[in-house]
Amino acid sequence: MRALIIVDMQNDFTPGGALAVEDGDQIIPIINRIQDEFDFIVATQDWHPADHGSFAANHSGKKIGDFIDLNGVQQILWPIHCVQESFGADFHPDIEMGKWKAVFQKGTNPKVDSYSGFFDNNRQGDTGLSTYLKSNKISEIFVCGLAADYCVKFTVLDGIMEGFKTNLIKDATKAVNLKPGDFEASLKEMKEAGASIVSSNEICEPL
Ligand code: VGL
Ligand code: ZN
Repeated sequence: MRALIIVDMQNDFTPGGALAVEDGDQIIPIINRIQDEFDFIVATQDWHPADHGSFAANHSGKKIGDFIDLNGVQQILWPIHCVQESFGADFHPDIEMGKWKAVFQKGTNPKVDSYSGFFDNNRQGDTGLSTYLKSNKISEIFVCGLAADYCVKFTVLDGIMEGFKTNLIKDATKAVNLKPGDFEASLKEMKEAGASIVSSNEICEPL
């Protein structure tokens, strides 16, 4: 069976949000169309405590974009985003949620960031997503959402490592692009790791 994984379609990652991905809202109609083609849909939600170690504001003398060592893992520092229970952490009002079977929250441990929907960046914390998919006989995953060069990419890479046949829907994701070319570099990395890069029109009728 196949599953759709919708990554972090939250207010803070869409225009007007604290960590807005340019045109991040433009993939919403595409994702909603794709959802019609899936019987098994799950989502991830970036869900940080206010004292999270990935926030530049929690490290005196550091600014957004600086790199630090966070408990042994290299960490880029972000603006305060997706704080638990805040508006920014809510899902975008236009994303359809009616068919979602479950939401997997990540980034809840202040000591480590979590880009992948499966594991924390130190690979110790486990959201339970892999076990959940496997216990529901899912063998193939299709990943979309935000952001292509962080949470989507690491969800794809972990999906492959967990043994799923893994597809990235390339027009249903957008990148932060801290550096120009980060989107293309991420596509290449996912492809080389074994992901299939597919387009939404291979899954559903174009809009
Ligand atoms: C993300 C940076 C920090 C993402 C989450 O969803 O791609 N990026 N937290
Ligand atoms: Zn985050």
